[in-house]
Amino acid sequence: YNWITEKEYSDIKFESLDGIAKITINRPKVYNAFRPETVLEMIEAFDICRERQDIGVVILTGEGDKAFCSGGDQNVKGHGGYIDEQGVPRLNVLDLHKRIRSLPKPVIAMVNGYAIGGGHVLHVVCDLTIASENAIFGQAGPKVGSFDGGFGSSYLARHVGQKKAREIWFLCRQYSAKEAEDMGLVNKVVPLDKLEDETIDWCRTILKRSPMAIRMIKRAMNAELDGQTGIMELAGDATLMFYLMEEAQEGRKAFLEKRDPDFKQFPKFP
Ligand code: 1HA
Repeated sequence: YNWITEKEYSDIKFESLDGIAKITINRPKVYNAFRPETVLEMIEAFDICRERQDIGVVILTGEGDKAFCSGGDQNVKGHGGYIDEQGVPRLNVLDLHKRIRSLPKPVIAMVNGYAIGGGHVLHVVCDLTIASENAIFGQAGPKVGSFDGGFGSSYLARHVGQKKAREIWFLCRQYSAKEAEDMGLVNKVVPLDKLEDETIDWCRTILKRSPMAIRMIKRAMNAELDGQTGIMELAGDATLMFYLMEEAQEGRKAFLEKRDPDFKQFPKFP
């Protein structure tokens, strides 16, 4: 595939191809573990994907054939979080989770190897997961002195059920791609050399669908779980659609023309 580089970064690759964006964690020496800078770069790339009207779907993956992401970089883990270049401890991957969730476009995790710890949570928060046969899934927190009680546990339990989610966290075992598929954690498993083909095929199908319908479905499915924030985001899209209607435009027109609005002309549906 002739991916076009969108922007150069130190820790990630950010590319696109015909409406598909691809964000690749590019730290293969540490199995694509993230440090605060990696997360900042991903946040910026996701923000660009949100703004870009020509992008309809985003792939998140890891460089190489060993790992999707092995979680927080243990080399920079200090007191209070992962230490950034200014010496500030951060857990900024949680901000990335919120970005992925509220992006009004589907995000597909293309899991090409280990998805462990905070790397596992990254695929959990994505809308869909396509994995290669060599992919390995699991949490590591309670083994290495951490835990993610946010989307990494409650949303994981929505995918696999409470018993399985507790097993995954309490025991910190590793699961094969097949086991992950059987528990509903993964949408599809394919051989590694077919992983990108399969993912692009899914992206191209999504790009044929109505972007507004997909946006509303993602928002509605989030809203059930995300409380007032979820309702706010769904309602924001309802407002967006209302603004596209003549009824909303009549209010604005009347204000600017300094007359009473004529809302009587609009139907009151059953
Ligand atoms: O829990 C959180 C958070 C919670 C709340 C809010 C924010 C959070 C943010 C992050 C996290 C976490 O991610 S905690 C969990 C952190 N991750 C881990 O504990 C996984 C560590 N890695 C492993 O268990 C294994 O490396 C592995 C199962 C993924 C692969 O094992 P394998 O095949 O035996 O390879 P290994 O030799 O261990 O790793 C290959 C290279 O990658 C090693 O480097 P080398 O000795 O060749 O120089 C290894 O050190 C490096 N590497 C792997 N994972 C990490 C890593 N280096 C730094 N950080 C890593 N996470």
